[in-house]
Amino acid sequence: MKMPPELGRHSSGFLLVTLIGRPNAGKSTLVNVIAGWKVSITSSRPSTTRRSQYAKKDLGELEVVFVDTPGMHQPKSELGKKMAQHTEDALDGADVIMLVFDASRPATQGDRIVMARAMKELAASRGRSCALRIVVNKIDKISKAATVQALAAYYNLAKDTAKSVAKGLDGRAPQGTTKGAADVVPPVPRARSVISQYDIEIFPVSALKGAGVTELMESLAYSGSSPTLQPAVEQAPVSRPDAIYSLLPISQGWDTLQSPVPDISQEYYVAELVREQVLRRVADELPYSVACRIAEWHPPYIACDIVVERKSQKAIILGKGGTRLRDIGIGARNSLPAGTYLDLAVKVVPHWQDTPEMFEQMGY
Ligand SMILES: Nc1nc2c(ncn2[C@@H]2O[C@H](COP(=O)(O)OP(=O)(O)OP(=O)(O)O)[C@@H](O)[C@H]2O)c(=O)[nH]1
Ligand SMILES: [Mg+2]
Repeated sequence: MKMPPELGRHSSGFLLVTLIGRPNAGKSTLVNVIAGWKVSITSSRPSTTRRSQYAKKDLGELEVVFVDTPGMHQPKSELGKKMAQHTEDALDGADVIMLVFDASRPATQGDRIVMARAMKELAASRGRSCALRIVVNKIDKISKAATVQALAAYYNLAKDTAKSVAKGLDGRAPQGTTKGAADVVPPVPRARSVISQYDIEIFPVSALKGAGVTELMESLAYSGSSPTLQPAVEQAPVSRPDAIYSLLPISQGWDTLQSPVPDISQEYYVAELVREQVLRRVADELPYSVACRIAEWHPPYIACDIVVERKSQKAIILGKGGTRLRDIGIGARNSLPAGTYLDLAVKVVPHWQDTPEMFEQMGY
């Protein structure tokens, strides 16, 4: 995975933790609570996160970089394909995959696909020892008994998936002796015992309330010190500007902020804050069609375009007499330094989601 240089491996006690899961499972909420600041915007709309976002956290001696990723879904646009690519890139080289499920609703086929993707990564990583942490999230929405049931269900799903992935990888049934693929793919452990061969743990969590997060972090610290998870030692020490960490949240005032880092520029972050306010105020399919981009950047003066795909959508964003747009502006300004002048405009750009030059310019 291409990581911003600021976040490279700096010591032997370094872990790259990639969060994956279905849209809306609570990945971004979890990363934010772990980091202690708003790394990614969140919303009740699926597919809120559109690119990978990084957060660094020291856990004792261990340096951990958490990567929030777009939710895994069947892409319906070029943007959707790019989002899926971001997630795939973030899986590449992960020391720990943190698989987030929404326990407040039954597991779906989509959840099974995500589990299979994680297991394949685990199986393929033999030798570099990738660990899996399964997060059964949103337990504040369900009873204790339902939480226990969900933990058992996801553990069984992990076990069954591990078996079928092992079978698929070595091309033979768990106890079979079929020749062929086994010659080209390194042998995997016997499928029955596959799950016990891996470093897998499962945690009940409420990212929203912060419950279970400490235990989850403790399990990472343990992985980092375990000999099977010793990451590569960086040969040359890399200087570490702390820009990304002090950059956000934007609270101290524009003049005290550091220069943008390549990963999350201030511009992108502010555009995201505006998009978050839009997502809070519109319903149905509209969130997929909304993007935000900075049109002028002279803090404290900032002009931001809210981009939609159709004229009818523009009318929705504006609201009656422009009231919705005004509320979006008020909401976004609340997260920005006092004195920020945020100039919002709504622009119609048909098919931006299927125009890579366009959405790549927006930072997705
Ligand atoms: N009740 C409850 N709600 C949660 C919890 N975690 C997240 N949510 C809510 O679930 C919704 C989705 O959360 P996000 O963090 O944006 O989910 P995500 O997995 O990042 O979603 P995408 O970016 O779309 O893939 C938001 O409305 C969150 O407030 C939780 O532990 N409990
Ligand atoms: Mg997200």
